[in-house]
Amino acid sequence: MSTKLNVNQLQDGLCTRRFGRSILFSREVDSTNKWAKELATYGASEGTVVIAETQTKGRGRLDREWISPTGGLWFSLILRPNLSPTETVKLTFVAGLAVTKVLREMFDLKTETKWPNDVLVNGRKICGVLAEMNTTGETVNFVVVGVGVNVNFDVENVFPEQLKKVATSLEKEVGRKVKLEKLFRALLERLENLYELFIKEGFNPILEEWKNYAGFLGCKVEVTGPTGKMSGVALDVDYEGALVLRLEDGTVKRVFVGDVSVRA
Ligand code: BT5
Repeated sequence: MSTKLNVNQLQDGLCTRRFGRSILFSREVDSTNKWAKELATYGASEGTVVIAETQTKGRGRLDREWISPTGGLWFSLILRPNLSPTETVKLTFVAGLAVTKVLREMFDLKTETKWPNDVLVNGRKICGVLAEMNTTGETVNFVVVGVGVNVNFDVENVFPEQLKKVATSLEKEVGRKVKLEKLFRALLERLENLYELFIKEGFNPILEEWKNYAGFLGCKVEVTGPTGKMSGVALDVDYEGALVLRLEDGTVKRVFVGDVSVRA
């Protein structure tokens, strides 16, 4: 099976109302999020998707590098929700949940959600989400939700040493190559579904389901945040999307930004 994206098949049988009705494709781009933000500032409508076969400067949170070889699914979705910035932050969970569910349904994988923006298989990262918003005061002008899924490549061949132990791909977990276009359509459909649920019913139904898949809850974790490292037990993720941590001295802390690693 070709690892190249077949652009003509991206919309074949796509069952969405708005998501992916307009798709822009490039073989190679610096970052689909950057591209989508530019388009959004020029007025691109809600549901517009940009997708690339490879990214030369794919980005994670805090401007970290996101490695994006051919064979992965690297796309960004433009949204214009009528929400406050605090509510908009929760779109990261909507996207993470969509990927978790689709990979479970299509490939029978035991995917897990990890706070705040990861999807794991067998404890290794298979997907990352980067939601970025543009605001004027309390008004959200647009949001770009970037989704990166490691699909048709062998992490052993393409990733640097330090990532081989912590990342995985669908090819590795399923043992074969999968149709990128089919996965893309399933993701868009689920994203639209869950986005509409979020807009209609709020964060609670999303969060409850997201927590069902959160393997780190109840575990001893180390959280690296802007002010350093903290250790404790991950008790919960609350209504604002904050990680609730019981520190070793017994105090309970809410964490809004950071990276979690589960300790053995
Ligand atoms: C993320 O950041 O996980 C968000 C990744 C979002 C990527 C998508 S691809 C389409 C769109 N366009 C973009 O430019 N970005 C979005 P964060 O939680 O900060 O994780 C970043 C860390 O994950 C890096 O520092 C590496 O340790 C690791 N990493 C880098 N590339 C990876 C990969 N392909 N798979 C798994 N882990 C990776």
